[in-house]
Amino acid sequence: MAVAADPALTPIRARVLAGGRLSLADGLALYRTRDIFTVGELANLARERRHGRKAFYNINRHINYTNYCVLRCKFCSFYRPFPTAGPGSARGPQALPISGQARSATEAGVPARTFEGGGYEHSIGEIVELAAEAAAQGATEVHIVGGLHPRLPFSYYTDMCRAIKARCPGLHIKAFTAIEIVHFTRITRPRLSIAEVLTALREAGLDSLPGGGAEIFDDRVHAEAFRAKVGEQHWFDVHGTAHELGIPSNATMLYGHIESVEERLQHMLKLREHQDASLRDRRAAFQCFVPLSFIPDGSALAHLPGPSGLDDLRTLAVSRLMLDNFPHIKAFWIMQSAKLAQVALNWGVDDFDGTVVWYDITKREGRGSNRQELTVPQIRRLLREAGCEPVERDTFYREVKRSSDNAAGRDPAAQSESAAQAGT
Ligand code: V47
Repeated sequence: MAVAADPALTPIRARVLAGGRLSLADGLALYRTRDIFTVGELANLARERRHGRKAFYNINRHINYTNYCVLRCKFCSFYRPFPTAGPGSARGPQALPISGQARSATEAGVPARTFEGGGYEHSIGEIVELAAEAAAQGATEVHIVGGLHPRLPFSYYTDMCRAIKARCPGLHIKAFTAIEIVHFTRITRPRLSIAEVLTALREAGLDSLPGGGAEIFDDRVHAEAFRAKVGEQHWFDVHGTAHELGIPSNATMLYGHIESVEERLQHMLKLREHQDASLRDRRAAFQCFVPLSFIPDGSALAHLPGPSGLDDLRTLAVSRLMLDNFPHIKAFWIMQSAKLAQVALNWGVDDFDGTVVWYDITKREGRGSNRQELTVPQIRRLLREAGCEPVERDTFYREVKRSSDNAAGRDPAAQSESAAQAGT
């Protein structure tokens, strides 16, 4: 039997058409209805009102500097405990690297020092090499995050930013989740405030903050799934302070584990409220919302199924409809898969994220190398096939115009695609 139009959505349709604001009850109706076509249609309408048929992507590189972490979040399969006793604990001469993982695009080197137990850490020199390699291939942004390492000093992070900017002055540094920023306030002596940490990082070259670490803003979920992590108040303090200082940021939501749809919607409403205040009173605001589809493999919640494809689509669409003051909704293809992210471009999503290249935090299909890359031609093809106009953006969503010269420096395949486009 065909899915019937749901009369419960009629007032919601009217509100969306009038540019009105949706309530928690509206959000619940959108989550509960079987009329998924109307949900998608309304989300697409909101998306097209802002962006027409444009779909954004960027040439970026994710760099995860360490997987050592003092936290034990149940959803996370990335972290490794830092050895506290026995050989290796001092990170002295006994701390023998057991392998050098090849991590560069050329597979030529830039190894992380990987230790017994699978923990790794990158030196600043290695990170700069990765950033320089990315810039040489046309990247406009590096996205740098890692675990909360118990021994690395704050100077490691400021020196990292400074060294990247010295080598690649034009590269945008989007780095450190709110959780890492709070960690930095705790490792400095005397302790620095959030504003002082952000100011020091900005002086060193930090340009914006990614949206990670938000998970679900709810005390029950926090207590059950990521108890030791700083809570929502700290997350908002960091983003509020960043916005006051004029540093733009993103916001995420990790969904599809132990939270209810009502808790997801409350999460969105808290972000919407914060964004209202930032747009009204602060010098910067959130640029995009990134719903992250939970990948259970290897985590302490591996017994959970994770979100279905329909849940992914619906959550992206509902996000577009609820977060009327967020300019962009991103489907981070690493988490939702490239196939679903492509479909989502007609369900409220306008941003596909980027080329990524290496990603250590999650991997959708199985083990093996963490090289997870889409080339520019692959991304553009996916976007075009979805009926969109592919637009390369920088981190501030400004269109990147490339001459054929700098396209050539970035990717031979992209060059041939540009040539093909020129002929159409
Ligand atoms: O903070 C951890 C999440 C985040 C899992 O700002 C997991 O543009 C799914 O924040 N399954 C890091 N998610 C990634 C992130 C991000 C990614 C892309 C773009 C942007 C942006 C931000 O990944 C963590 C955590 O919330 N995460 N484990 C997992 N098993």
